[in-house]
Formats: sequence, structure tokens, C-alpha cells
Amino acid sequence: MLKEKDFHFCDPTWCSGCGIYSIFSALKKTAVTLEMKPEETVVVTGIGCHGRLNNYFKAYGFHTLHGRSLPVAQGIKLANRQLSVIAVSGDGDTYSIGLGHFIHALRRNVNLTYVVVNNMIYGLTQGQTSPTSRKGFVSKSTPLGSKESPLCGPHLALVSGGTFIARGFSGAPKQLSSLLEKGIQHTGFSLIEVFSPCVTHNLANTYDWFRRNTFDVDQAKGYDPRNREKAWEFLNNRQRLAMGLLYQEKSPSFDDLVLPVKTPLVQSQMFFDQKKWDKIFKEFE
Ligand SMILES: Cc1ncc(C[n+]2csc(CCOP(=O)(O)OP(=O)(O)O)c2C)c(N)n1
Ligand code: SF4
Ligand SMILES: [Mg+2]
Repeated sequence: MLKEKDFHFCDPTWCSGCGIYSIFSALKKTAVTLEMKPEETVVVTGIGCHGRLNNYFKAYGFHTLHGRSLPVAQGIKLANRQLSVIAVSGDGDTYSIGLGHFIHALRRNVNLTYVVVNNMIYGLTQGQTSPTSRKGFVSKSTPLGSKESPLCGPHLALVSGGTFIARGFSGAPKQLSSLLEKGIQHTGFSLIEVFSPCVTHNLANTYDWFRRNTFDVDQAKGYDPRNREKAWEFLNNRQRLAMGLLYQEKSPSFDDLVLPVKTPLVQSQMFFDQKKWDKIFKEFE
């Protein structure tokens, strides 16, 4: 049986105390629990501090363009359904430049896991306001305080047809591992947004801030992750941000609907009809 060290390629260089360390650890733990294999796993990342995760996690990796981890991850899964595909993105990567991909991936429901590292800031570019930054947030790009309302990823996921919507916190590693486990086992697209403090550039949304401003849905009255209305209600709480497994439904994945077998495309028998091909070519002569 593999151990966590088997998924550890090299030591990360994130700032000391960065929340992403905890996500890296939780991912290694989950890989061991689910008996995943490095050679059957792909970690696809976007651009940002989160994007370095695939350099450290021992598996196949693809460091894509800014906001583009989802098209690549979906393509990989559809080309080889035998792989476990985990995409890792950021709040800027997903909710700014990658927002269109996010919404379509939710309604498409390809069988993969999407982790959004939400530190409420652009970390890699050294501290600009992001779509999840709180109103009034002072940063290099909003020195007078942000005048825009923050966007809520899980809310968007719920109205876009998401079938697994969860939110974890890098300060709560046990819950995070459990959410990752459930997300990877879910059939279809699983979204796990993770509150992950950027200790260098975001001095407002600290570990303490998240502890004070969040609540766990599974402790709340009437909690049932199959209940869409309840999830909506939890997410509407503007005072405290909802955490945990917010919503899950059973629905066939896109891969199940369009690909009849699990054989990787590269090993599939392609039925090539030379006559049909010649006919098509003739039309262009
Ligand atoms: C097309 C393009 N536009 C802009 C950038 C500059 N850029 C790099 S990372 C980044 C934001 C990253 O923020 P986030 O996704 O929140 O990641 P974090 O660093 O916080 O993990 C931006 C705007 C880029 N690399 N490519
Ligand atoms: S800049 Fe922020 S997000 Fe990036 S590694 Fe440092 S603490 Fe983490
Ligand atoms: Mg960020």
C-alpha cells in the first residue's frame, strides 16, 4: 500500500504558513486513503500560487494557462476515463479569467474534481483584489477599498447545475480531507472551494478571520446535502460563510453519457470507413 511520501515529489516553496500547504497535505492523505496511484492520477493547475501544486504532488501534472485548467482537465478525462483527474485553481484563476469555463464545466458534469484555492486575493502577482475579496478590501489595486460585492463560487455552482458543491478551510484539515475524499468518489464534477489564507499579501482574511466568519452546515438545523433550497439558504448567510458539503445530487456524468466504454481513446478501435472518407473528400475537389 502506498504512503503519503509516495505522492510527495519535492518540498514546496510557498511562503511559510500559506494555506496551500494544508491542501497539499490533505490531497496526499486522500490519495492514500482512496488507494490512488501516481501513474493513474493527473493534477492539472491554473496560474497562481496554487498552480505550483502539481510541481510538488507526485503524479502526472499539467500546469496550464491562466484560467484554463478546466478545458484541459475535461479533455484529459474524456481521452482517458481510467485516470483520476484533479484540477486545482485559484479565486482569480476561476472567478475572473476562467469564469466561463467554470459555469459550463458545472452544467457539463465531467467526472473530475475541481479544487478552488480561495485566498480572496491574487497571491502570485503580489496582492491585487480578486472577485472574492470582501467589499472595502484595501489592496494594491483598490487602495481606497474595493467597491464591488464579492462573488460566491458555491452559489454560482448551485445555479449552474453543480452536482457536488463543498467548501473547506485549510485551517480544518480533517474536514478538508473528508471533502476531498467524497468529491473524488462522486460521479460527475465535484467542486471543493477551500478558504486558504495568503499570509503574505492578505492580512485581512487570516486563519482567525475565517474561524470567526464561517459556520459548518452539518451542525446546522435541517441540514441535508440533497436539499437544494437548504443549500441556497445556507449560502445566503452574508454574516457567516457556509462550509462543509453543501449540496450533492446523483446525476449521470457527461463521460457516461457520451462514451460507451471506459477504454482510453488511444486504445480504442477506430472504425474507419474509407468509402465515406473518399466521398467527403470528393465534395471539396
Ligand atoms: C492571461 C494572463 N493574464 C494575467 C496573468 C497574470 N496573473 C498571473 S497569476 C494571476 C492571478 C492569480 O490569482 P489566483 O488565481 O487567485 O491565484 P493565487 O496566486 O492567489 O493562488 C494573474 C492575474 C497571466 N499569467 N496570464
Ligand atoms: S503569496 Fe500568499 S498565496 Fe502565495 S505562497 Fe505566499 S502566502 Fe501563499
Ligand atoms: Mg487567489
